[in-house]
Amino acid sequence: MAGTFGNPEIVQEEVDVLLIGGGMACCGTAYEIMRWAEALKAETGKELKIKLVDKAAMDRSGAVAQGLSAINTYIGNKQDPADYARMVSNDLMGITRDDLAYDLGRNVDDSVHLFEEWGLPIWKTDAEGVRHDGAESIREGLPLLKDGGEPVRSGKWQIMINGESYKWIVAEAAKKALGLARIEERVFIVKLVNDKNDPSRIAGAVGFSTRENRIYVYKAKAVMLAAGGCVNLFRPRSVGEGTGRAWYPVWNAGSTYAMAAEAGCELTMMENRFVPARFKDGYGPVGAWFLLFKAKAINAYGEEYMTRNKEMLNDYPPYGQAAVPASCLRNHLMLKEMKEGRGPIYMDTVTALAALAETLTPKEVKHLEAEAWEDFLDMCVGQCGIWVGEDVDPREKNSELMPTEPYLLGSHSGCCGIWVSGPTDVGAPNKEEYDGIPAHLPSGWNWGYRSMTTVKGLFTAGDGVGASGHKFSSGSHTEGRLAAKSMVKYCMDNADFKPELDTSVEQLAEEIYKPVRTFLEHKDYTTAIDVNPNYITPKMLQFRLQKIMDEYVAGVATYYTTNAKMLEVAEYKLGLLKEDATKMRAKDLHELLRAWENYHRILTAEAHMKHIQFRQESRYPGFYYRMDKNFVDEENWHCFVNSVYDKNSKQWTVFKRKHVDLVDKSKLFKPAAH
Ligand code: SFD
Ligand code: AMP
Repeated sequence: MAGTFGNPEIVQEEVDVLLIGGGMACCGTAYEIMRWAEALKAETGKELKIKLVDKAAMDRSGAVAQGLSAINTYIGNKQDPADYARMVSNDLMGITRDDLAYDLGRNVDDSVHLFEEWGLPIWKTDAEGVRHDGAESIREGLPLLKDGGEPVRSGKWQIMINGESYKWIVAEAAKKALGLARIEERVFIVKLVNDKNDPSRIAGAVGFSTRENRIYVYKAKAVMLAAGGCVNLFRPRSVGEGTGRAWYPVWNAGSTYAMAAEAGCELTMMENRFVPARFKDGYGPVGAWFLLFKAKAINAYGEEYMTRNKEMLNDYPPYGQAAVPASCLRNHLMLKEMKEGRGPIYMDTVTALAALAETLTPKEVKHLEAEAWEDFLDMCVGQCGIWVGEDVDPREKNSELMPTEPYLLGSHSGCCGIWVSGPTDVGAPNKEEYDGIPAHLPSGWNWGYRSMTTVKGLFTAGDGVGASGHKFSSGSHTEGRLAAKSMVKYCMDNADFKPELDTSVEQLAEEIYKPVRTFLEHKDYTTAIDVNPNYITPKMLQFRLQKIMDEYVAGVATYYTTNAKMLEVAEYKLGLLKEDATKMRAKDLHELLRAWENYHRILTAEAHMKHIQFRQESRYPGFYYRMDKNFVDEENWHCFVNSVYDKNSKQWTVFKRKHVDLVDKSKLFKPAAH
């Protein structure tokens, strides 16, 4: 029996492995971990206790909730993992971990093969070079990818799928592997708990049910934290009538970064963000239009800004000379048009479809049109609403593009996240490489267990792993699987470890339900429930956070610009906000969820601000500009920026960590134009 709103039931459970999240990464861990756990049981008779908790329902939770129309990372047989690591590095302006990208690259195709085996329809090209969508490929009996089937490539790395049910398919396999008894849905994890006897070790996590008055306290030897990226920390472009629309999912609330920081993990590249160029207002994806339909983006006068402004790329050697300029640089060229008054920017769908019609049969054109709609229907149905509502026929009317508000993530075209141990067999730099650099870590990029953070027993994957990026759905699943194997090893190696929480269960429960207590204590002070001097609603607090981030930390209000002075103001205001966050109210369980999500957002936002403040350059022009340091400084800042948070003093320590290339990058670049 669950308790009451004022007096929740407390459920305690001790497990070996706790998985937090049920998205692409955790589904990968769930699937893979059972294979190793079963092998362990067969060999030793020891059965690992495993539990997965997701704040939502796994079938539709996480970023793939609505589906996707492409898998953006599939290596195939025409390129290799080193090419992939090169591409990741280039798109993220040279500062990524080659060991992580390479390792992902050599394993990712296996996850895609599994998706196909589990029923995901994947487009294929037949022997005559004719393209078939997923359903047709199955009907025609075209070979599976693992048997040499040729995918339809939208780009060099991307393959097309019929992915409306992508998450259902991946979640079903995870649930089948784990068994429903090992899964608890609708449990929001609020914080991780360190070990009483060793603060640098994880001992468990606490959270609450979003449906019943119940608090969950877990003890665990090993924890996977894969709760996605961070959305809605900046004021979104969609306000008022459009409130609630965003590109990445609003339910990715920074839980991964905030909880990791509070547990003492070293974070990396938190200054990085992703500002995707998207179809305006609906946030519809552009990849298929650019890559598959070969459309060009133009300014209001029909000029292609990538051509018109190409000289601007020379300001950023060597990255500007890459065959495919980084995503941020593409934004940089677009923003010039907008700032100088040559907007709106358009995706030239009219010219692209007309050009395709010249070489295709009417039937193929009809099919192509359906594909254009399906691209939105599969992963961003709201964009279809815009097209219908604004009478857009892409053959006759171009659609506006817009750079969105910033998002923090480590799996898409961004690389913020947690610093993790890499693979053991990929050239980890030796100790000498680290001389002279503050050593928070054991030297090198590997400390025994793949994907373990700097807190013992705490692992991460997907959006959680920093300094990599471009993993997307398939790569996140793969990273989850890679971690699973080392989590089992960690449990075997630490068989005698008995986790003890560093805080009492009563205290943890009190902390979690504090917003409820605040509400119950003060609700009768006023007649209007939302107006009360003793508390702040989660919604208002979120508005305050978004305003600070938007106006001072390079949001859309300032065309993504900031400077040291503005960051100082942000720092002060975020400090006040953090204090006020302790006064958030929760009038029901839904608000309790919102309150804690916002708390996670604030810490994530603070990390972002601190890192931008520390990095004395503008590494990602087009994503953000430090106007007082508006250049890329390869000599002094070609390095990782990492940080550690002290939950007691509430202070951040930010520092440099040396970057090393493990894969030769020279073939990415052509000589500078002048
Ligand atoms: O068009 C808690 N992504 C794309 N990937 C592709 O492969 N192809 C595409 O086409 C992609 N595109 C795209 C993508 C995402 C979105 C939203 C759109 C378009 C509109 C990216 C992938 O989706 C992404 O890389 C992965 O999903 C990342 O995986 P992961 O596991 O790191 O995050 P998740 O899937 O969001 O899952 C998070 C889970 O955590 C839960 N959770 N549980 C308990 N307690 C808490 N405190 C929690 N906080 C969160 C969530 O419920 C969820 O289960 S395109 O742009 O290129
Ligand atoms: P998007 O729809 O923008 O998320 O893009 C999907 C995929 O296509 C990602 O792998 C992007 O990096 C890639 N992509 C999008 N636009 C371009 C472009 N103009 N040039 C090269 N790659 C792109």
